[in-house]
Amino acid sequence: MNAPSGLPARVPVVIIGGGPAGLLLARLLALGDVESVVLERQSREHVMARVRAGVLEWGTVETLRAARVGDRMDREGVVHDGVGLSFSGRHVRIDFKGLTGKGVMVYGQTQVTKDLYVAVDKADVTVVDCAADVVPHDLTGTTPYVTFVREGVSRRVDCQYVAGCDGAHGVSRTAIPSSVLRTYERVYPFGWLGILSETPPIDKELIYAHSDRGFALCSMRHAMLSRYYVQCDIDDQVDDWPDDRFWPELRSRLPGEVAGRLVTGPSVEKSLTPLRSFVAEPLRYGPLYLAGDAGHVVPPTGAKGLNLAASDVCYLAGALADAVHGRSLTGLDEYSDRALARVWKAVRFSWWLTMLMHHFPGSGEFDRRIQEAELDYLAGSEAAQRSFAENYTGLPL
Ligand code: RFL
Ligand code: PHB
Repeated sequence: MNAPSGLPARVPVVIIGGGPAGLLLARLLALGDVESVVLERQSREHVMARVRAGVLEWGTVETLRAARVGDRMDREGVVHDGVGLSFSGRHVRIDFKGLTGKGVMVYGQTQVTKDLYVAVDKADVTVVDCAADVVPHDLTGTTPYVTFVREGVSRRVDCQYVAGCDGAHGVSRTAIPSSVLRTYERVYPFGWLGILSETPPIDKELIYAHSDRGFALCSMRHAMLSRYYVQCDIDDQVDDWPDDRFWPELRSRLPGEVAGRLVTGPSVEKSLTPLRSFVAEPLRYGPLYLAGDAGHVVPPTGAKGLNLAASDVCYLAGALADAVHGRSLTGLDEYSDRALARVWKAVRFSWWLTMLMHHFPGSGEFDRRIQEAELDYLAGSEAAQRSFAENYTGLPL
């Protein structure tokens, strides 16, 4: 539903944010017989139109299957057993399957979100869209509740627990007093300009490209939909990047034999992403639990954001079900430490790959040679490739 006509007065869990973290949590809770209400600030059309992640770790694939939202992913997603790295005119393949026994699934976040909406609707979860001024209350007392405004009318839902799944710019994290919350941040001095085009992908696997002109990424959604990114200046606007600037720039950042295969066409979507790493600790304040981008943000270089949202939710759903059904509070007590241990490793990997692949303004010859030496080491060392493959395909849940 998307209107609050049948809004329950009380549920065990109120979920703030109807992105992938919030919807997956609602779905897993429903499967565990725990009722929830999802409060989403945007319209459903807006949420479903956002183009974001494209790569699912194997643990995320299994979590989506366990949530019984994996059928279309298994039909339409494409398993990739490796990835390409290009630098200094060379192209090197990292063989995920050979090195770790698993691959990744290329299936867009937009599709994951659609599948989750279908599932939560079927499970009769109340999802309120266009919910303005969402505020959690009484987080230090015994009667937590959440208020919001829809179509000018103020509403209230009482609960035992609040899940803050409202992304990097949500309200949940700001409800934690600064005396409790520690934050860690690294802002990178560039952005990514991304486009979608209805053209065949340049390769059957993703290519991460290091070049003197900056980073580029060749990704895809399916056989006739390509996703490409180029590193751009931090102050650039989408209008600075008409297609006739984008395509030659992308081509110039790829080795000649790879660039020769590039098929260009009009872009059908174009967006800019600033890059940063951010972690908030702890992920719990009283009955409030943060999951996904609400608690941590990674640069897209390592393809980890959506996957971390899924692993947080996997831990949190089980812990909330145990608590609500009176089985145990241990999962909730351990949630923040358990999730953060995994988060920090993905933050490290995303930071490392960002530092390795991008051109940093003001950096000199020495920095470039260090990057090239590390890439050459990666190209020649099975140990280095195994470490890359292990992190990219996903550390254990
Ligand atoms: P989301 O997706 O931001 O959803 C949060 C939801 O909360 C709503 N909201 C509120 N609702 C109520 N009240 C409020 N006050 C609210 N404030 C916000 C928002 O409208 C929204 O619907 O966070 P979530 O669910 O934690 O999911 C996180 C992922 O979306 C994110 O980490 C990924 O998209 C990151 N990411 C990638 N992750 C990967 O795993 N693999 C990738 O290949 C990958 N590529 C990417 C990416 C992110 C990108 N951008 C645009 C940042 C590529 C890009 C370009
Ligand atoms: C994407 O396809 O959008 C994508 C893939 C890999 C990344 C980031 C984004 O590291």
